[in-house]
Amino acid sequence: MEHFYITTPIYYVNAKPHLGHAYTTTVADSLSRFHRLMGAETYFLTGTDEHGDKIVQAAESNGQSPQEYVDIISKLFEDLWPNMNISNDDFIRTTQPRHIEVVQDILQKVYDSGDIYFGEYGGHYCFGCERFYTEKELVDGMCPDHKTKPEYIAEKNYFFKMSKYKEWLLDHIKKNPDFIRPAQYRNEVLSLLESGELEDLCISRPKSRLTWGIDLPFDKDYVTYVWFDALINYLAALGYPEGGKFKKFWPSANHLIAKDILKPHAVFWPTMLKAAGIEPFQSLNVHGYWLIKDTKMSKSIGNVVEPLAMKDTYGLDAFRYFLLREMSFGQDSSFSEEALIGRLNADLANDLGNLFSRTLSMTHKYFGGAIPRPDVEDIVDAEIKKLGQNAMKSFQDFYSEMKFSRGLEGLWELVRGLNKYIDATAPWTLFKEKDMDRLSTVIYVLLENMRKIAVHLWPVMPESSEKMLKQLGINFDPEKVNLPKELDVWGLLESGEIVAETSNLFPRVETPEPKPDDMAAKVSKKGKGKKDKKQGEKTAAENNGIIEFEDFQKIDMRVGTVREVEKHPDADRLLLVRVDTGEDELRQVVAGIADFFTPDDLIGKQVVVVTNLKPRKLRKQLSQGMILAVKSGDGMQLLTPTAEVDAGSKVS
Ligand code: ME8
Repeated sequence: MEHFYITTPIYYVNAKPHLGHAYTTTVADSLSRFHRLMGAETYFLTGTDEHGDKIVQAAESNGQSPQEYVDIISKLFEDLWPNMNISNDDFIRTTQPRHIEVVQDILQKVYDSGDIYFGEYGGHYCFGCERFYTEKELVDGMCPDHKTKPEYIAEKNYFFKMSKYKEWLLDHIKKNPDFIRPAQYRNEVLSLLESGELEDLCISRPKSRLTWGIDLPFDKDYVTYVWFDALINYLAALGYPEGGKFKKFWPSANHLIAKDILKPHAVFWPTMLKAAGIEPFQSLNVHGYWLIKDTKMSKSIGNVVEPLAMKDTYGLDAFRYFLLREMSFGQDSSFSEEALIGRLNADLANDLGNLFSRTLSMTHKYFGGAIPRPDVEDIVDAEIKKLGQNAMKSFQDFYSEMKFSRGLEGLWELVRGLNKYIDATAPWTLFKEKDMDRLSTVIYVLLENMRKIAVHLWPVMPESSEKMLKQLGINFDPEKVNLPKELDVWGLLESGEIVAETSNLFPRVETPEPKPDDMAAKVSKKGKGKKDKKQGEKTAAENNGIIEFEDFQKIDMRVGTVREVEKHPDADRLLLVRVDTGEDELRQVVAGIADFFTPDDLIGKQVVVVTNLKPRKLRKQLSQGMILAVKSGDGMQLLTPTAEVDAGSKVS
């Protein structure tokens, strides 16, 4: 049997858990569930990192002893996870005796083998990161992460001969393409190693400066450097060296982190393992940051999103779906409630929710709720089965490669395909024409595919997946599911079973009024803004995201040349862009692009402008249209023709 060991970082207990922690832990949970359904025996570890200067400072400012303080905050993390349906098998704390024992055991082993020495060192120490920085690593003399000036500290300490393992590490990374992934982080580590000497690692702190740590087994006047202590949690939880779990799971160890802690995991950790005579982990999986309005969300900046507040407002599964669907693993991603609502309404309420409610209600209307027996097969049935196979294969392949967003995109091909299948087969007409044989097949094809979708969604939205299956008359048991087999198996739904009558899985949420910053149309984001629709008229989202050609024709888009730009007098993020769109006068557009472009960047550029948007005032300035732009990573790109065209040319 295959094994899969997945870990999250153990989080510092200097502040409450936030969206960033919830994201990594949700990804780990989703992976653990996914590999379970793929047939592996899984082990999922999370926990808290409780030693070091940062924790002492946080405890002091709270008027508590370090132990009192870490007990309280660690509990906040431990209690949060069940509330988010996180299925971790273990929760490790670095203050637990089981962890301390293993740290001391490894330190002693590495010391005995001659890879730890005593020496003097002076370096730039960032208290936020709890690590020394070399001159080269600082940006304008500041810590690259915290943007604060590190303190120069010189003292006698113990050092780990990390430099000795540089060539081995380079070779290992080169020979194992998945050792660090995605590739951009692998390349970052390779260039870091190739660009210069790898320094030795200071692994102790004198007790005269810090007592809150694990004693070095060979010198009681020192405690262990918090990173050397923390990384070992991944072994301690498996009962290293003798524990059965260690033998079973260590070879399949997959670590999950964000890019902030790449170096400790990609450089310190494998060399520590090598020095201790332990096989390297299988794979380090690195994701980007969640940003709030283009700034990293972090407890030190104070712009944090609370996961439980999101759960309470939008439902846990919608939140989990959003996290997994919105972020391209490895890249930064912006968090906003509007984007969450967009996904909730379009993908969940509309695509998935509608598929369930329409099909269940038709099963009741036409068959009294009993799953019909398929009878007359048509070419469209074979086509949708093939589409389903491809969609599930794509989900499984992308998920195995940590590409969650693309996996879900793949699965949604089937969700949307089934909605189209309903429209194409028109069950209501078959019923009117009393073609019950054909109608039986259509409904069965829908229900069986819905079962397959629900099973695949268990790693993403466990509670909703179980609800969907219950609506189809199935009590979900993960032990009985095998995703690879789902690609070929057909007909597991039993005819005659009764399905639920209604399925209100994901109620729609009203979209808040767009803010002025959104005036530059972010064409990469769907489902934003309140729809201007007449009573009874379907919105694009309600119609599977499809609009009529006539609707598209209503939008007048022109290429314009930017002639004048100035800053909005009352809003930092807005620019007043005056564009020549081939009319008598320049057209002024108020665009939320000031964070990305200076007026000089824009003058003379050709842009695409929606010209027949109702004019409105934004912070007292008239805006006559919208400039099309795409947000990409940290930046923004304007849509522009590949060669210059006459101002006012129509975009069609
Ligand atoms: O670094 N976006 O703990 P930590 C995405 N104790 N993920 C984020 C994030 C954001 N804006 N902010 C935090 C530590 N994270 C050490 C780890 S492991 C042996 C020791 C997540 O509490 C992400 O997983 O600062 C990141 O790597 C981690 O929280 C850092 O957590």
